[in-house]
Amino acid sequence: MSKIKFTIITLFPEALRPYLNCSMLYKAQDRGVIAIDYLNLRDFGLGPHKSVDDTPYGGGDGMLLRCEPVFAAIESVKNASPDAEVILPTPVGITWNQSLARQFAGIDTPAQTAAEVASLSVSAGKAQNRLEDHSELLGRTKSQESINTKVLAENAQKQPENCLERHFIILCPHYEGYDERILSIVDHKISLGHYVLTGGELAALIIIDSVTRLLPNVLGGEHSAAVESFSAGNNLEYPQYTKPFDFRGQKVPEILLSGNHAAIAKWRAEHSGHSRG
Ligand code: 6GU
Repeated sequence: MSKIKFTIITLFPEALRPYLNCSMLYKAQDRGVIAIDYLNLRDFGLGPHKSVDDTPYGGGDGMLLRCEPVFAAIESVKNASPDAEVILPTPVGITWNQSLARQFAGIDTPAQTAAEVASLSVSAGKAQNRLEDHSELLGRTKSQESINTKVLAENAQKQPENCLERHFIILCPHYEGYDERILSIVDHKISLGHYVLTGGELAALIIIDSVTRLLPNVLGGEHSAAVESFSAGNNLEYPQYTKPFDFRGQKVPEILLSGNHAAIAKWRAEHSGHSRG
């Protein structure tokens, strides 16, 4: 059984626990499919005030996450788990998607992963144009984004064929940014999309949720990861209905009551993904 451990390094563990201790993510932990550890970055802070940030060299607004607390926190995890991979949620990372979730869940074969990374590298080139405005907003350069793509590609090749146990350290940055040297211990820079959040906690939740639901013994029956792999993770869903048949005049399409499975499959294919909302 595959098992993934997530260590979340954050200043706000109390913001994460309530969500992760509910529903499917609770069950996944209860069943031993995933394990989640919380590490409070404040515990690694400097001086009597346990400071974790400071002003930028060269001037400018805001405070940056310092290297020392971040390295100390990550090294404390890596001492016991040297192969743990560090994820940094950041608006200038690679945009998270279902293919990456499958890769992190250890579902795709290395060949599939390599193909995905190759196509990512191509699309990353295109995406860079789109990211440009955003990066400038954040004062970062194009070359930094291609480094991120390269790190992902290299790391994908390093991954073992059969991932029985993987360990991800998710470092949640806060405040206005981080010292660039922190990137030297980061394996994956992940963004949720083209907008800026106050911290990495929401990304940590999204990454953990989307990876965990792909693992065996988390969801049941028809929603298993095996079924998803059939649809290559792109099963943008078709419209679905349950009882009642007629809700305030809105009726369920008759074909779904026909019992004609071929016709239903065709209808669902025709109504999948792009034709919605
Ligand atoms: Cl992962 N972090 C932050 N702070 N902002 C974001 C993001 C991540 N993804 C999009 N915007």
